[in-house]
Amino acid sequence: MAKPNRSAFIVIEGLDRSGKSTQAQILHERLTNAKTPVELIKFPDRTTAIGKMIDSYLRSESELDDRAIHLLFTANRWELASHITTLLASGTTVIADRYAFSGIAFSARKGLPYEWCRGPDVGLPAPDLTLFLNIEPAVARARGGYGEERYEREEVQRGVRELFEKIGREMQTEGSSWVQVDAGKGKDEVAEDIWGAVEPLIGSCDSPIGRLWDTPPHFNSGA
Ligand code: DGP
Repeated sequence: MAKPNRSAFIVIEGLDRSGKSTQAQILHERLTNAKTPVELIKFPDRTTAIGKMIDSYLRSESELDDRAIHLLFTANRWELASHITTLLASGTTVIADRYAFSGIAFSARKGLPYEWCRGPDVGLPAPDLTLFLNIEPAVARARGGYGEERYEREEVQRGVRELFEKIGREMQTEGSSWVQVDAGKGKDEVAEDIWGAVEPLIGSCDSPIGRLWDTPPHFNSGA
């Protein structure tokens, strides 16, 4: 069997209040307890200069053009891209709490063209596994309610969910590993479902790190 030459990149996606951050933490602890080097990265990373602009926008303390904020979210992922590949190459498993799929779902929900939304994220490190924590927006809202942030409204989350489902179908068609998890279940059950999908990946990634949606360009050869 080929020797694993890198570790796994795992993305957790979902609606607001789907339990995503809790599950990312649980997974992080579980891997740490299993003596697997692991780093949890949260997007948006609100600590960087770009992240601070995003944070201000999400709190409605500033207004930005829809395309401008979209590109900031993407830039926030790109500023960590080489860190992610370095970690993976050095044998540290990476868990990302949100990634490019949130970028498309939340921006396309505003009416920006789907393909335009995807463009700036093409070429980011590709996850080996994306776990989509699926939940009814009404159930998510009932979980202690939404906070004060910009997108935390049920009708927004409904549209975002449809877009996540579209992205998931496309990812599966492309052969990417996109796993839908029923996030309406109890916390421990969800954690078990996640572990069931993650465990086989640990220590078994022997292909080079992929690039998201990076297909060779189609040149018109004129033939
Ligand atoms: P969180 O910190 O996970 O609660 O995310 C903050 C909010 O930002 C949440 O409502 C989802 C949204 N969001 C996350 N990533 C992106 C992105 O790339 N683009 C847009 N437009 N929104 C995003």
